[in-house]
Amino acid sequence: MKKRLSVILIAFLVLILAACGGDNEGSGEKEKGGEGEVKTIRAGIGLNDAHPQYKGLLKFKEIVEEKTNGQIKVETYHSGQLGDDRTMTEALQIGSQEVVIPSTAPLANFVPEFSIFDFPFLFPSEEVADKVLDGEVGQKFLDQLESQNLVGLAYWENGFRDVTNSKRAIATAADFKGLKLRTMENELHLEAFRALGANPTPMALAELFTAMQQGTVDGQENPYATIYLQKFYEVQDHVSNTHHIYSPFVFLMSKSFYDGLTEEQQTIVKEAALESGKYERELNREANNQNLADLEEAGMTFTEVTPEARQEMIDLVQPVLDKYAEKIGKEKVQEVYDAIEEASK
Ligand code: TK8
Repeated sequence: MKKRLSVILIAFLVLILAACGGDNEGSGEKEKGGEGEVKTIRAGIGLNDAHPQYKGLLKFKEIVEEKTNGQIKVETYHSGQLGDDRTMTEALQIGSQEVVIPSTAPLANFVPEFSIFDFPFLFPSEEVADKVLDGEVGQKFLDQLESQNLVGLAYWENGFRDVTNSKRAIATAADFKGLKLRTMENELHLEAFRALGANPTPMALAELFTAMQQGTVDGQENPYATIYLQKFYEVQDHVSNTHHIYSPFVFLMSKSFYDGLTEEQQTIVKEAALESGKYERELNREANNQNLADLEEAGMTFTEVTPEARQEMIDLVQPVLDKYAEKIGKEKVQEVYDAIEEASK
């Protein structure tokens, strides 16, 4: 009996050791690098999982994991779980996160030239924006990100931004007077809304719903899809088609992570960011075309801004644009205007 017990014990011990040795060996090998290494991308966004931006990110995950046969794994985080656009971009710079897809507005805090893409009333349509951003000019701006330890892989779409608030209908510039408006963390946005007569406050997206609920701010501005899918209609009464800024997203990767990829893997993540970006834009346009009706259905009052009223807004913010054109460099700004003119033909 005793002998049998010791045999079973020894067999059991061997099993345990084998299991430990095998895994470690495997994972050790993976951990230590070489072909077998599995690399993990932690990808975070600010919007929730109902938004086309998250659907696009899941598409990116699908393509990358498939094309690398699982050699690159993508973990996806939505609703600001990893932080906001600015703090996540900083995380990429120090290598504690691998992917974020911020709006260009907060990105201008890292590369000021990106403010050009947030010039109010710059892009006449999504199609023209696509041509300029996916073209030579757009690439030139992405190239500037490397100096900030960031790699820009593609432009995705946030969309044309429209103003909402809980105080009054906004039909003309005069209606902005004294309105406490939340903006993204971007100096140009703040100055443009001040020029319209509003009282703007920069704030991270994650704080916005509560700030509107508690009346810390009266309103905000985002594309219809974001207003609807983030449920802002629960704390806002009025929406106007100001369409005052076309907001691109930029698909960013940490430079240290990107440089650590093989050439083949770099091609795969680049192409995946482009392909899933096209998919995201399609979904986003469908959502933005549908969600205004959903906002009215949910009880919001829609106010049409006439071309004359919009022109008045354009004139009021022009001095701010002139100031930023000086700051960023008139040549760079002119290059973007020329590309827009060309793309509008
Ligand atoms: C999401 C933001 C958001 C933007 C904002 O991370 O903050 O209002 O429109 O989409 O980038």
